[in-house]
Amino acid sequence: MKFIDEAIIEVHAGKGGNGVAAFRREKFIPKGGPSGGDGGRGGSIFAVADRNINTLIDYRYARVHRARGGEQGQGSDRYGAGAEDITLRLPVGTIVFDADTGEQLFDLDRHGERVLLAKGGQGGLGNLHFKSSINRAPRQCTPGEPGESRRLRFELKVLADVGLLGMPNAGKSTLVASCSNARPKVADYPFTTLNPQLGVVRTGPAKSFVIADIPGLIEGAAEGAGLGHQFLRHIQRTRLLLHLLDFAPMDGDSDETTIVSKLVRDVRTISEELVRFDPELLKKPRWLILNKVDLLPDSQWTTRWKAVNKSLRWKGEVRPISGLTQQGLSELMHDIQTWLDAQQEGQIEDAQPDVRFAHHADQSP
Ligand SMILES: Nc1nc2c(ncn2[C@@H]2O[C@H](COP(=O)(O)OP(=O)(O)OP(=O)(O)O)[C@@H](O)[C@H]2O)c(=O)[nH]1
Ligand SMILES: [Mg+2]
Repeated sequence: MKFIDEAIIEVHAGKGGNGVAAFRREKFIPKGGPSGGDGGRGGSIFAVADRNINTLIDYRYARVHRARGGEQGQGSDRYGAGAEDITLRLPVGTIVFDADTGEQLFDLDRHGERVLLAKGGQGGLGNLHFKSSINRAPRQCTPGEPGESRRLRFELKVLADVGLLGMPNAGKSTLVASCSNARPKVADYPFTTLNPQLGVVRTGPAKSFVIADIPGLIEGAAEGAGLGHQFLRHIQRTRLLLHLLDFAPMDGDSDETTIVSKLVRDVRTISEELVRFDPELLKKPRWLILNKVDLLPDSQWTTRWKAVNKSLRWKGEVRPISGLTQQGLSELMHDIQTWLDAQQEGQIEDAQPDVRFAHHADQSP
């Protein structure tokens, strides 16, 4: 499934500092020579491809990136200091376009690849550069050059990191709408979702992942029941599956034993359909998400889960949440992020921290 993540930003490199005209003024030296220093270089803006960044979502929040100007030169031969450069960390695979002309500028397809997005202005020259045998007291100096400014468009083809799985009405779309920027349709009838949809979940600065909402699966999907099972291919390449279970099915007069056996059956049905589509899918890490716990009193879900798990013997992670009231949701998303991050390794050593995030502890070099 093609999903294009996109962001348009502005980059403004810093202006060079001005050079100055000054003369040596010392005791007993009545006419000192020129001593005006050069201005410092303006900060440039670079981009570096970093495999630890998954999406472009941060660049939809922070659209304008400005580097500082260089310092002015000063008297007594002192040069102005250069300004610090800024490095924007982008996901590997990002293509950079000039947003105004549409021209493709860079294709960052390698971890660690570093490119110049906007060059800082050169500092101006101080008058000490203009001294010559015929002009020993030059008053010339030049201003700093302006930094480059550009509007850029980033484009990234993304695949889902996390895939949702479950029966119709389990609350998959509600969950995706609560935790990501996607707005899938939600309704209280089965098969509301007809096509998979991807959303970006942002868990912190420079931290995000992509989640895929897919249609509900039912028993016999392999034979074409419901919407069939072909859409399972969209979660074949994900790294983690979230298996959503409606843990508070509303069967008015059912007793607890009936509900418990229905829940056990629901989980098994999905596992069986997974195997029938592709046995490899069953080996993929899968977390069981007990959804809609807002409908149950606090202690009931634990008791119910104990009963369900007597038969189910679930070995992996289990989380009670409510996609609707968002109970347990942000913890779950952070745990998923941590889990995904743990699978990736190799930070870029030479990348400077992005100044926008420099105050965040997790961005310290
Ligand atoms: N109380 C409660 N209701 C929920 C929760 N999550 C979803 N619902 C309701 O359950 C119904 C189905 O939700 P959807 O998000 O459309 O479910 P789905 O799994 O995407 O369904 P399909 O797309 O048909 O497979 C809707 O009426 C939701 O409002 C929840 O956490 N608590
Ligand atoms: Mg849905």
